[in-house]
Amino acid sequence: MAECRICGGAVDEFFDFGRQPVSDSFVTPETAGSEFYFRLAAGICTSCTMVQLMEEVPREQMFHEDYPYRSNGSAVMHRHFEDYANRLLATELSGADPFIVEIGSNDGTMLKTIQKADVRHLGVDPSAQVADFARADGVRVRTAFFEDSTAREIAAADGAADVIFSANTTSHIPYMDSIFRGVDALLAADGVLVLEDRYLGSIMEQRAFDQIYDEHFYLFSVSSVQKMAEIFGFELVDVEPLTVHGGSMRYSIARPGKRTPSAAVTEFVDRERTQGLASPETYKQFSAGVLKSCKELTDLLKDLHAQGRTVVGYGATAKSATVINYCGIGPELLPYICDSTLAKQGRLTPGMHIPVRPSEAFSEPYPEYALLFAWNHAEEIMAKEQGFRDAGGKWILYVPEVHLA
Ligand code: DWN
Ligand code: SAH
Ligand code: ZN
Repeated sequence: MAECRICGGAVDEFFDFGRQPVSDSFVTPETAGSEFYFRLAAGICTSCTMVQLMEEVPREQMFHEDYPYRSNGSAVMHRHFEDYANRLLATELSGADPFIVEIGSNDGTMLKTIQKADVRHLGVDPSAQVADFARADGVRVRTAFFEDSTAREIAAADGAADVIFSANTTSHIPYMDSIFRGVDALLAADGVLVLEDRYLGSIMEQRAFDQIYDEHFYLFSVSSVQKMAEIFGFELVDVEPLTVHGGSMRYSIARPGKRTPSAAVTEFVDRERTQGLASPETYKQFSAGVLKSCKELTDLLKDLHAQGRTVVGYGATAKSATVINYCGIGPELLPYICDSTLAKQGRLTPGMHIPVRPSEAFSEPYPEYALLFAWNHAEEIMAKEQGFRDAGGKWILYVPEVHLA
């Protein structure tokens, strides 16, 4: 029985995907086979209910000079971060000489709006290539892993932060004890730590099993974040459900007693109890659903291949590594995947080595089917690719179950 990284409790494993490659290691034909592999399995803590991976991948294997993901790859995410930055400017950052730090600032998509407003800010991100894109937009970035020591250095140089913000990043960091010690050293007395991440409640509801991969060490729920905050000396004071990334949650965390917790916190804790987010039965059903979806998806792809149909992938997402490798989908079933990310184009996907081609390859004459790995951006993508559907093309989706759209 593994030990919970948050509270030390016993972690019950509920699904084992077996030996999997690091999800964002898009290799070249020359480096194919050099991917780092690990045992991808998820469990739930029987004490604090935190869902977490059973094995930690060394952080340098995931986040480094060559890390390809860019926040600005989606117009919806661009607007999402711009809107929230403007909200912070009108509230938490409206005092005299405010200061915000972003953990996981990536290409500066969120901090750009803060920088334009001439407000003191600092991004922290270890992935040098994406950090350079942020700097090119005038965003101040420190290329480093945020942890206790980094936070203390920032506090000494820049003073206390009124806001520490992090989107889709703290769930990537197993060492949350060091993160919270860092937050304690850096956050102003009445400051706020805002985390937003994919929401476990939505993942379970949609059976989005591909959200389980190396970078997602934790899958947060309101209950598990409330307990995590308490364990590390803070208090969850507000939660806000978000539609992005297939369903996310925004958590506001403050020092104990500094802010009155909103009714939404208890409302979601109660809702999660009713949903059974901590019950073993939920994870048994989830696991059965994963096996069903994977069988149905591979059967469909094999049938279409046998009929001589043309099928390609759309969106070489990190999460697609779990689907492609666990279902054993190779280039014979999926000759290539289109993707708008320059750093992924011309590369091969981790493990099964499916070629990634520019979005422009997805054009007349269209394939008959497109497997949408970026299902969390379905609305934006399907609108953009209306021509595919007008030409009679059919989307293949596997969340919440395998179906054509
Ligand atoms: O949590 C994470 C999220 C924020 O981003 C990180 N661990 C890594 C990454 O996960 P992901 O790769 O699954 O994220 P997305 O945003 O689902 O990736 C979308 C992919 O699809 C990107 O490679 C860009 C591509 N794309 C495209 O080709 N055309 C996206 C859109 C919107 C498009 O129109
Ligand atoms: N916040 C962006 C990017 C999320 S991808 C968004 O929501 O679109 C996760 C990011 O976290 C990557 O850019 C990665 O380099 C960064 N990251 C991972 N561990 C980190 C750490 N300990 N401190 C700061 N950034 C980290
Ligand atoms: Zn625990």
